Amino acid sequence: MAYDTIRMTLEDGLGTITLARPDKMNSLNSVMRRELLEALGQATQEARAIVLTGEGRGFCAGQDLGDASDFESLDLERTLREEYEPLLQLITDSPAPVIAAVNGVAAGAGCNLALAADVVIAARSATFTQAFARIGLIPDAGGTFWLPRLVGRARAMAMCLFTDAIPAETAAEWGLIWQAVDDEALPARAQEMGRRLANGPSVAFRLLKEAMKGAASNDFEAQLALEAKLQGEAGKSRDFREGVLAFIQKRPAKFEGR
Ligand code: T3D
Repeated sequence: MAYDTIRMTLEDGLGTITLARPDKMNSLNSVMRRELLEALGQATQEARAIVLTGEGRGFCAGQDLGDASDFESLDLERTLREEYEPLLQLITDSPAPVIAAVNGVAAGAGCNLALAADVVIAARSATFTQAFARIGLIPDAGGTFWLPRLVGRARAMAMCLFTDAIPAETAAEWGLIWQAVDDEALPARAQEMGRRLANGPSVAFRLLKEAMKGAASNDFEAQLALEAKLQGEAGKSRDFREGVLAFIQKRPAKFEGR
């Protein structure tokens, strides 16, 4: 499928989606949101792991502010509900793990798009900015959900109130992201991690995501019950059998993802 604002490849179970409006720092206009929704929809069905990254010196600068200046017709609630929410839900509900490989500036909704991924790695020169207050908005696209959970209220509030650009290494120290890597190493590292997940026990990965999602609202008792139910399902997968047999036979496991 040919797209105007993104690129997608699907190879050996790994889907790679690249935001590709580098002259506008990959900011999200309505075409990009539509194309991203279509590509992510396909990747979540067909891939066993997904890498989301950006072209050029930015990952994503959030909402295309050129599109947001027709104040009379602007309906932010509608845009968020109809165009952003489905995208974010696709990422969080994707059975395949999603890696955000943040190659540069991640600002506003672009920052929160990255935070919706299961694993975030970033180039050392990348930054994470809750830019919203600069233009008189509150964080959206899941920011108020992820930030306090990832870095605690103190850091979350200061990020949102002061809108400072947080360098990738600080973001990793805070637990906002998984790792900061050398700029030139990022693309290869993201592909290597993606391939590793694409060759992993995909049923278990899907169930792991479900368990982590449950943990956001469950009490301990409910979470234990959820773990038991999901582990019951994992224990019926071919990948579990293969994992155990491979261990006993002292060989690497060859997971089929079922
Ligand atoms: O509307 C709704 O539906 C509500 C949803 C809102 C969600 C949000 O995301 S609100 C937050 C929106 N994003 C921002 O406020 C960030 C705006 N951008 C910046 O602050 C800076 O551009 C950056 C910090 C991202 C990068 O700075 P710098 O100095 O490295 O680059 P630059 O020169 O500012 O940007 C390069 C080009 O990208 C430039 O275009 P030009 O002048 O060369 O033609 C710039 O205008 C363009 N660009 C960057 N960000 C955006 C953008 N164009 C449109 N929208 C952007 N968000």
